[in-house]
Amino acid sequence: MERVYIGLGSNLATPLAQLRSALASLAALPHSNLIARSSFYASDPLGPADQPRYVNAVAALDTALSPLALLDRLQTIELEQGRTRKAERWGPRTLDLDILLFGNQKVDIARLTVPHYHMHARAFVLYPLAEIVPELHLPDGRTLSELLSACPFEGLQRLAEAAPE
Ligand code: ROI
Repeated sequence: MERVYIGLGSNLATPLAQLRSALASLAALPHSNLIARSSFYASDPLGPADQPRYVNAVAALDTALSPLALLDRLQTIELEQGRTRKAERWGPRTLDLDILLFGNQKVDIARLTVPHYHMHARAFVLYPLAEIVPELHLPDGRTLSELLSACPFEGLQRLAEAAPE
């Protein structure tokens, strides 16, 4: 089993509902256990500004799947939730599921780069991640605290939740 962290994001078709549905699908993955999830956070889009605000969260999953088997599963969930690939880079999406970290493994192949390229400077990844694993060390030895101190919370909005699950 490896401890994997997955970033979830959506800015179309009721983002909160998309994230809840995705979490249910993650909980149902074979050879895997969903360990924790962060709160939901709203933020302005990074990239093209002419798109709706995003809702983001991070989940912790223990899995015996390989990185590529997990990637296939995540892409299937994205497609089941209506994801279409558009020409526009960094455009709006119903659901984005990114493998942020896969234990201490480094993966660098055409389909998959882990740790995730952009996670080190994105508030909507780092703050939710810190909620579920504040003492995290990255494979390169940096601590999550170090990354957070260089990444202002600015623009993130933690969403209150109606009721605990
Ligand atoms: N911006 C925010 N705030 N949240 C995201 O999940 C997100 N995902 C993306 C781009 C388009 C880069 N911008 C984002 O892929």
